[in-house]
Amino acid sequence: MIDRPFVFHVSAADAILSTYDRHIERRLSDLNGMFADGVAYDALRAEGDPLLYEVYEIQRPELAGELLHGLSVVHPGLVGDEYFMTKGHFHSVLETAEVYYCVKGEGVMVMETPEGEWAVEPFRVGGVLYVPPRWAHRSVNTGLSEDLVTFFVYPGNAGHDYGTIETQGFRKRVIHRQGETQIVDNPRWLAPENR
Ligand code: PAN
Ligand code: ZN
Repeated sequence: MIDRPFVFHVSAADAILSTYDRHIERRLSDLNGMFADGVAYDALRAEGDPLLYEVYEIQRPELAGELLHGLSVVHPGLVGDEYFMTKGHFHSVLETAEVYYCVKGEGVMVMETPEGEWAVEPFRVGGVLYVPPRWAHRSVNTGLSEDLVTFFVYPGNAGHDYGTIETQGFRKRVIHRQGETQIVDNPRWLAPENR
């Protein structure tokens, strides 16, 4: 752990950090049950277990005064008509925000609050997205031939709560239909009062 100020570089061309401590890989099997089209999921799994996204993290203590940061790379592809995406999560400490800076590619962030309010905002190169406290978030790569690369920063004590999203998903799904990107309802999603 470096306890002096430090500098590193984000290479947009290679979608990589000049230094990092941890490299996480998430494959299709890690998102079992998260895509709407189970038949398309099984067909893709029968061919292998494609890499959906990777995260490069710089290690910092998980303390409120720290800022965790790193690079997220979502690869291009579809499961049926649904774009490759991250699992998505609430922060365990709900009142913690996050900033994302889009380095490469194009996509959207799907977000929602515990009360069921939702938002879908674009990622474009150079764009900064502010995810306020309380909003669950999932990155979706809508560029079918290019990685979506974002740099993220969030409080060290935030933690990750994947449970709600694993159970019923986000309120909205992002799909590729008739040559365009569409935002559609997720039929499995339950309003908070019905859970
Ligand atoms: C990001 C995400 C990263 C991977 O660092 O963790 O993009 O997404 P999942 O954690 O949903 O698999 C972040 O939002 N951290 O809080
Ligand atoms: Zn987060």
